[in-house]
Amino acid sequence: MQSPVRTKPLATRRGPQRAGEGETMKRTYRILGALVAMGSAAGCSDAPARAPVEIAQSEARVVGVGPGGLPSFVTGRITEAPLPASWTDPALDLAPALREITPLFLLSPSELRLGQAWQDELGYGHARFFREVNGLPVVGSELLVHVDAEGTVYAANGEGFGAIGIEPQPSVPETEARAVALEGSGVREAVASRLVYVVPQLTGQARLAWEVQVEGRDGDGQPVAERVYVDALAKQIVSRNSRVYTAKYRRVFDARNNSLKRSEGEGPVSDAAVNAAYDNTGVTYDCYWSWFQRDSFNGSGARIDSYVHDSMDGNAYWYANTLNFGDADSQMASPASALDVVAHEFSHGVVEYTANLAYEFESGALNEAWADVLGASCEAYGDGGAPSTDTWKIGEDVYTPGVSGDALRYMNNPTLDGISYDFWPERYLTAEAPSDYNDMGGVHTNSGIGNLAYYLAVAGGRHPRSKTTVNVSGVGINQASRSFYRALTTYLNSTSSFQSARLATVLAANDLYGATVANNIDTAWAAVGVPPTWLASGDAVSPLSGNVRTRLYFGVELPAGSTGLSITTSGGSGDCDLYAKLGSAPTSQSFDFKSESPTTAETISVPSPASGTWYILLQGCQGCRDFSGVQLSVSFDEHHLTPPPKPSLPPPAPSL
Ligand SMILES: [Ca+2]
Ligand SMILES: [Ca+2]
Ligand SMILES: [Ca+2]
Ligand SMILES: [Zn+2]
Repeated sequence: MQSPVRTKPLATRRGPQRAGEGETMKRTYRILGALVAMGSAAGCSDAPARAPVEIAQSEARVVGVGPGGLPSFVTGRITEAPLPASWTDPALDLAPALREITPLFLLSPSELRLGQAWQDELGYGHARFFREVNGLPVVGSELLVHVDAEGTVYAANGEGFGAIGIEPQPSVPETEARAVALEGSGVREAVASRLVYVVPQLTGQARLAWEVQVEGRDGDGQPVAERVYVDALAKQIVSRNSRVYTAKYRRVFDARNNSLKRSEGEGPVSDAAVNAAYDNTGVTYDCYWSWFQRDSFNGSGARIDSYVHDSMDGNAYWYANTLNFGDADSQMASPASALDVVAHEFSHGVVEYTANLAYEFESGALNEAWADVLGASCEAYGDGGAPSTDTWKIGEDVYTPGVSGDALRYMNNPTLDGISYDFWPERYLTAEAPSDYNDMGGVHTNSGIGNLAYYLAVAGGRHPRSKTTVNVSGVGINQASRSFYRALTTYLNSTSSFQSARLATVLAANDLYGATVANNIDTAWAAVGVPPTWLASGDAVSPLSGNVRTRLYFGVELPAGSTGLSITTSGGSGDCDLYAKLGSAPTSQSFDFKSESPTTAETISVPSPASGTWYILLQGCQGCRDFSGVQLSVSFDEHHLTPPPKPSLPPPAPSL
């Protein structure tokens, strides 16, 4: 890859105009009250949505909690800000609002630097802030602020917060950290390094680390480009974040050099792979512009460079702002000739420029799922806009040319490929650090869970292997694709989990289309077993599973006068423990009540509970066995003698 094949310079906008686009959108509720009241139970028959309320008129409340036990999602009428249409200097415009928002996340406004600010098609304004402590960036820590067209700050979310008590004084020299990083990644060259704080998903505990950027090819000839984080006090790798997103790992053959073959507007050339990449990146660009009003992968018209005849035959990957395609091999025709493969790799670029989902564990699986979701959507766009059976197959046009009807992956029935998962309770789990040996924590296999949720959101129906009895009402590809796209660009962040993806897509759908569509998309996630966040009395969530890393948070609202709060886990196997706290998220160290038996049978009983928001933590026992098949149940007796209290903002959770 010495000189680029520049296939599509796109410096200016083109495609259909946006006029009138918003007129067809219905907004029944500005923000989804159903988020906090829906509580449909994963794995159970479809629970009816409870009456949604005008949450923008309600008080702010925490609706999501991150892995570190701190609030990760707050919705409601948080505060006011200047109308997004009037923003001229968003960092300045949002400064007063930020002073109100940051205490909810145990942050100080002085720690935040504005990354991006933008306005969407509804006239809402959004801003993404990055965090700095002691002058060092905190990797994986960002805050998103959302302002509706009337200037109400209606949501804020992010992860990787909490106090950082480590002085910025490394005891491991930079040169030693570089050596550790190179040894860990198997390449020769470290191109850059700097001192940062990082909050690894593995532990949720902030570390002082050297961030070492390594690039090259490893011993097998695979392209490597990643950021390796070496603990600056303990000289060990604490986190890795690959910047190479591959469709599938395959063999590597001889490399060859490329030269510029075809530029925008030029006619076809004699090389079929060049023409295929040119045509399919063109359709993908048009899809993003037409359906999502997005101008190229970076949202501002970046040139789309494709490299064909890459040495990874039978494969394709996104790398450093380029699309890369190998040639045909024994199993696969030329990957550049498949629109869904091209759109998948392009979509990795979109993910990188938006939520930037870290390529490990659940966030990595969401990265792969969103590449398939948006890639498949663009294939449907290219086929005239309506989904067909081929929409739900990935790579069917190039996979095994001698066999008809098969594909690399099956979004509507993910386990057909023999490796993917289709049910969150059965997802791939590992307590090990992410590596090539465990597919960075299952990013290419757990993605099937998100793929199936999307298929069901579009087409409706039930789980293909009857893992649940939930019957989804499909909303069609137009509303589903835009909801998933908006979730990616507006609400997801780099460490989002499947549980937060459920929340993000529901919030996005409600912004665009109102509560009915949002509820249907919520149900699609229930069908694949991704747990809800909010529970009501009588709700049971099952089956839940996890390992020592797993921390699942739930919330329940107790009206005044309620008695007999009971929170239990039961059934299944292994060992999980239960914690509950009024008003803020518990941890295993900070709680009002706990139950830590050596099994999955845990009970928390509070005969006379205080009213308000109770937060529940269900977590894997440290150093114990994994757990699976567990049911979480919540109940209390509600008395209607007194009017329900005005909900109030919970106090912030304890620091890490
Ligand atoms: Ca396809
Ligand atoms: Ca085939
Ligand atoms: Ca236990
Ligand atoms: Zn991929």
